[in-house]
Amino acid sequence: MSQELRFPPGFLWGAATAAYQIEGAWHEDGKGESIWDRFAHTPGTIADGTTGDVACDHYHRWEEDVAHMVAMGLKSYRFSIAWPRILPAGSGALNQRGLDFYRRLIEALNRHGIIPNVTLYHWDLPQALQDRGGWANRDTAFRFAEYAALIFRRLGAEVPLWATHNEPFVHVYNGHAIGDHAPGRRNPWQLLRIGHHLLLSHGLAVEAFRAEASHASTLDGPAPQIGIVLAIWPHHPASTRPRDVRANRFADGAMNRLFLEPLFRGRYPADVLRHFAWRGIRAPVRPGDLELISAPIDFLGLNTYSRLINQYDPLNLISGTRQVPGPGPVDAIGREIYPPCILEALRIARAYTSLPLYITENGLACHDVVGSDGVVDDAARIAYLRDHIAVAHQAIQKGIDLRGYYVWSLLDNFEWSYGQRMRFGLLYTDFATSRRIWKRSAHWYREVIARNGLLH
Ligand code: IFM
Repeated sequence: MSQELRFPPGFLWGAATAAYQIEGAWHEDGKGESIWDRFAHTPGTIADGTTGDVACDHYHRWEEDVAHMVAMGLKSYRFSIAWPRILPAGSGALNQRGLDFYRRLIEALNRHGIIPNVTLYHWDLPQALQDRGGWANRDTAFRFAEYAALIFRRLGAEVPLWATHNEPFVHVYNGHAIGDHAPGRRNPWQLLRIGHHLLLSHGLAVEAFRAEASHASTLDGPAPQIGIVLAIWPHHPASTRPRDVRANRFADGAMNRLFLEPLFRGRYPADVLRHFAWRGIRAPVRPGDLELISAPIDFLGLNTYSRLINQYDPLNLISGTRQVPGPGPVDAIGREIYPPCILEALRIARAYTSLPLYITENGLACHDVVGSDGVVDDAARIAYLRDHIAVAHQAIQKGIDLRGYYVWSLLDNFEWSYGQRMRFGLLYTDFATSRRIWKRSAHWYREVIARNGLLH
């Protein structure tokens, strides 16, 4: 028998996107080049040879996209600002047309009662800063703080939820160690250096946010809040063998604790630092850095899709670990479908903080197709969302302060090194024409939002 699972009043039902993945208009209206423009333009980097040059053409179609959000009843929309659209050279002269684009979008969302949840950095560093060393250069953290301060000054009061970074773990590892993301570096020896500078930039941006808030005139609504969005995935050992258990502890440490611990306890996890130090990898921490990094924030966003199962691997000289498939079915990217990841990820976060939590991303990659009747029947996505939302409900019942849930993604977009091959959207994007088509999951999600819950 099905059960009605109702969420608390005011629960934020949302959908998420990121600038490079949807905007297109890569060199329009004064926008500077980003590391993702440079990377995707490099032959051989993207599986299907596509780029984000046009992506979903959201830069030109944002009004239509807001209309879709309104029709779906979204309570909140999470998106990111492209730093090089605002500061084409990374610092210095402001590009007013770039700022105006986001101002118009934010105004439209507010007009329709859709809460903007805005991330300052979703991996698209201005190429000009990469040319000066990118995140390996400590100075980039200070340039980020300047960019953040400018945004807070111009748009701060219009946005209730600000996040400094999206998934620094992924940016560190994929962008700088594995090299399948921009800027395409394969230098694991810089892992902690990159991670530390990202975290430092977070701390500096939070400081800028507080300074700006203290000057801001009294607002009508509640004061804007600031947080960060982390990729928090639960880790499980492949067996009870001590080597697998140790490998698993390290994998959890490198992905989750390496970010949670400095943010909430003002120190790096000693076991992870020791592991890296044996391999000559060190974080360039200076006095005062960890105090900045651990300055109080207002909420934590968690992106979680699945779990990871870890096995000892002596051939992996850096991590000593490899991931093995789980027993469950997988999505198009190969992620195991494992709904308890929601509760497990929330518990990992709650061990560090009692702040309000948001699931800022969760969703399923499929090879969706438009049927001959024009319908996109993504039953697998509906099942995935239903099961994960049901676990989110359980988490709230267990006393976890979960305030919102965002589907990744509002619409099919440019899925990084996979290009346009992996579809995560509630809306189907026809990349040839940029036409959007509501998938069945979009209709289904509209009903979930309307009843503030689901029948399960
Ligand atoms: O598309 C990405 C997003 O940019 C960051 N989190 C995971 C999503 C799906 O892989």
